[in-house]
Amino acid sequence: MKKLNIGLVGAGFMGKAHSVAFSNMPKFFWPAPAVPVFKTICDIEEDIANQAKDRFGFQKCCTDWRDIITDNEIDAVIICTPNDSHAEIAIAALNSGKHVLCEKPIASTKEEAQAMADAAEKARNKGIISMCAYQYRRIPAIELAKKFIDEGSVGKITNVRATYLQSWSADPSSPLSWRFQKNRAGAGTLGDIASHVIDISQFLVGDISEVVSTVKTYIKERPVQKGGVDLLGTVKLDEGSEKAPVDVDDEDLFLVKFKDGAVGSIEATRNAWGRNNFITIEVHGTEGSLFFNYERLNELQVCFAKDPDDRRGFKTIYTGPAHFHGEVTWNIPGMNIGYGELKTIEAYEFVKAVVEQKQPSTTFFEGNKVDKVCTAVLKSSQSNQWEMVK
Ligand code: SOE
Repeated sequence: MKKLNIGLVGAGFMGKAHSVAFSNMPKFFWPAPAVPVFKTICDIEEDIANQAKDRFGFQKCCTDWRDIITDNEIDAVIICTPNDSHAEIAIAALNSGKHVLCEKPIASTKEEAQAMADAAEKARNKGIISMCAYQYRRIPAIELAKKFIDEGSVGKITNVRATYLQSWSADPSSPLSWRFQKNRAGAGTLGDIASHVIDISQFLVGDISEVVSTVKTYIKERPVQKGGVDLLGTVKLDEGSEKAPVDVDDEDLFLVKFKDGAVGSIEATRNAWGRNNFITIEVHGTEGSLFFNYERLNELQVCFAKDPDDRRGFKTIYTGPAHFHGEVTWNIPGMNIGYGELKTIEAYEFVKAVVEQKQPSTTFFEGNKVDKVCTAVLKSSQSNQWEMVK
């Protein structure tokens, strides 16, 4: 059985997600393309690194990611750090011949995003795989939507409406982590979550060519979180805590034009009480419509123009064993998958790509394409006019 030696950098929420995914991967996908071996986990905080080693089952831990890059035994690096360190770690890993799976958004500046895409292209010629973790395009219902679109069942796409609404930072006393700091994150809601629905929209409908946007920051300061992993709003800091300014976007609203002629709208916020992981996408075509809502993860709604007038309306397809990787996740209809299985599918796609030497979706090139849309959104919010995605 082939083995793939893994080094993981960043032991917070995403470190946990990838550890669970890679250890579960062979349990679902058997025979696995290769069995992951958990070599080293890195976190800049020693105590967190130590605990993560035991908790996630790594052989070693370290506090400097360079120890992973210089370890000749490690084949692949998973990057789960704040956005401002993605480029340095990813480029060093690719240059040292390691495969890379990097969390989204690809980077914190457009220059870094481009440098990562260039490094990945160079490494690709030497058989090195890179992947940007836009896992929601791999939701079975989204894959099914793609199938309907590609086979022409909904005709020519005319309109797309997408949202990503969460609530975890709606309370002003939820802490100011790196996600609210421009120098660490690059952008706020835009890079963090709007990027996911940009990716899904481009996956389903093709490249976005122009945008016009409004971007707002309503909660202008938050209590500072000192150390520890990002708690994503689960802890509220009290009144007396030191506060610091939020210098990234809270709310993004933008209209988009696709290269192929469709138009659409995208909305994102992390401050919408009652909306928890409300990723929705509605696609209208000349022959029908499709609707997906993450809060109903195992469903796709479809409506076809050809149905008789008295039968036409959205109908629900429940995804299961007959759909994308459904035969290996839970092969009884209605068992359903969740976030953990989605990350497991992503881990499988990555390991398979490494073993088969075929670039997976989403490559750094595609990650950079999402970044270019985000750059145009921020530019338009300043210029108050349509901006091209360059
Ligand atoms: C926080 O908004 C977050 O963890 C994002 O960073 C992830 O990309 C998203 O999948 C879940 O929410």
